[in-house]
Amino acid sequence: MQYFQKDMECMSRQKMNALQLERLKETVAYTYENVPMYRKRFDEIGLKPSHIQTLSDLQKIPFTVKNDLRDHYPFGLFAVPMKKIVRVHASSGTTGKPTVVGYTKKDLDVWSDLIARQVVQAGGSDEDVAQIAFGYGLFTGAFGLHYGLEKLGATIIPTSSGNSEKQVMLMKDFGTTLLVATPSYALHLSEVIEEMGYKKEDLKLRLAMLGSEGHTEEMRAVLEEKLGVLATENYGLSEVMGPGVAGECIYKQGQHIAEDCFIYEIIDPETGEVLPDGETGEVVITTINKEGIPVLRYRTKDISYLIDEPCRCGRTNRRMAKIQGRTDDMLIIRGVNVFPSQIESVLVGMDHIAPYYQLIVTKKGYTDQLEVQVELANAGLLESFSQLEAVEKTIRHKLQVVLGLAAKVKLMAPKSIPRTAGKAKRVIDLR
Ligand code: DLL
Repeated sequence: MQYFQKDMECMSRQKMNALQLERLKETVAYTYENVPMYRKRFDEIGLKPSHIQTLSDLQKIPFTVKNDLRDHYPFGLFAVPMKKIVRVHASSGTTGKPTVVGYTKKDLDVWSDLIARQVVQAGGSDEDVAQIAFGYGLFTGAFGLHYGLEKLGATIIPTSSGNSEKQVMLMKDFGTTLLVATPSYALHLSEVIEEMGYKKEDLKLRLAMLGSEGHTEEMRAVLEEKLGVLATENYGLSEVMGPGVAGECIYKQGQHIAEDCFIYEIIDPETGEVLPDGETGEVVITTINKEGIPVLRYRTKDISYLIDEPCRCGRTNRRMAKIQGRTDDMLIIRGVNVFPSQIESVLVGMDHIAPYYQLIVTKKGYTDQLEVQVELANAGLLESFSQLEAVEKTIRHKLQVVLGLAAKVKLMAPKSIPRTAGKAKRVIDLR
């Protein structure tokens, strides 16, 4: 097994706790000194940095939320003068002002180390030819992966996202071995590869590092099969750094958290109470190794649980299970909670169905309606009414079992659902 920074990846629990505590105390004092919002919040409740003496004292600190970054737009939560900020990124949110984050030289150095760890744990190395099909720009995905892969010594092809036929041409001509993309874009690329008449054997792809949005195990199986790769899941968010926060190793049993840089808590999203390892709730992250914009107890809105068991790869850091969804993209349909990922797990891999879908939510009178639009794999089926009806019925039945809810199913012609180069927009809520 290869490691990039074995000391940090395989540290004993006791040492890691000590390191986390030391860095937490430093971060809290530093944040209190340098960011007026935190100082004000601490002062309001009579909390002093010196009150943080154990890891569980973290719970005394108030939460930080996305709106705090918006309210201090653009640079109000930076802890250093702009002269020390060497790069700025912003969230990929589409509404309102973006949330802006800044990195010092040291932050960029730490960031690329964390990415290099993720590449190595996924089985990547300096021998890889890595095509980065995340959008370069304010989004943290492309630049984050770029500098980590560069630090490792891989060959980078910075194609950015979009222009899919050219992506595939370069993938073939340059011998890409490692694809970096969102799962939905990787899926679309697999389709373009087929459309251009190539088979996976014509390409040298062996590894896909996917992230920035979730995908189910069913979707992973489709991607691994279509692209002929091992696909790992990678998690992060711009407010705490970008990619690099957590990622899977080759055993794909949850995402190893870079615990020397981030303290994770799982809370009950309703009450804010901290939950024990293994219980599902909202992920809250505190950065303990950042200069530009440290964040204390940032509420991510992402829902998951922590796994604290040894991993076959030898890494000792705790892992985060697959994100189930976000507290703000959970649909409530006629009083039933539905995550889009539950629907994906039903649809993907079914006979006659292609892995492209969209959920349309409307209201008829006072009643919520869920329509699941899903593409047929083969247009030929459109001519057989009885077969269409059978497929529709099977999907309706499976959805009813998994969701406990009746949904309308609309079978769509192949390639009729829009493809995206970044994060897919799968829910259209018209209520
Ligand atoms: O998406 C950072 C990133 C880039 C991570 C590339 C991994 C790879 P944002 O644009 O700020 O940052 O979006 C962060 O995306 O709160 C999650 O809701 C979602 N997300 C990111 N990774 C995953 C994942 C980047 N592996 C938001 N599974 C997060 C599920 C994910 N959701």
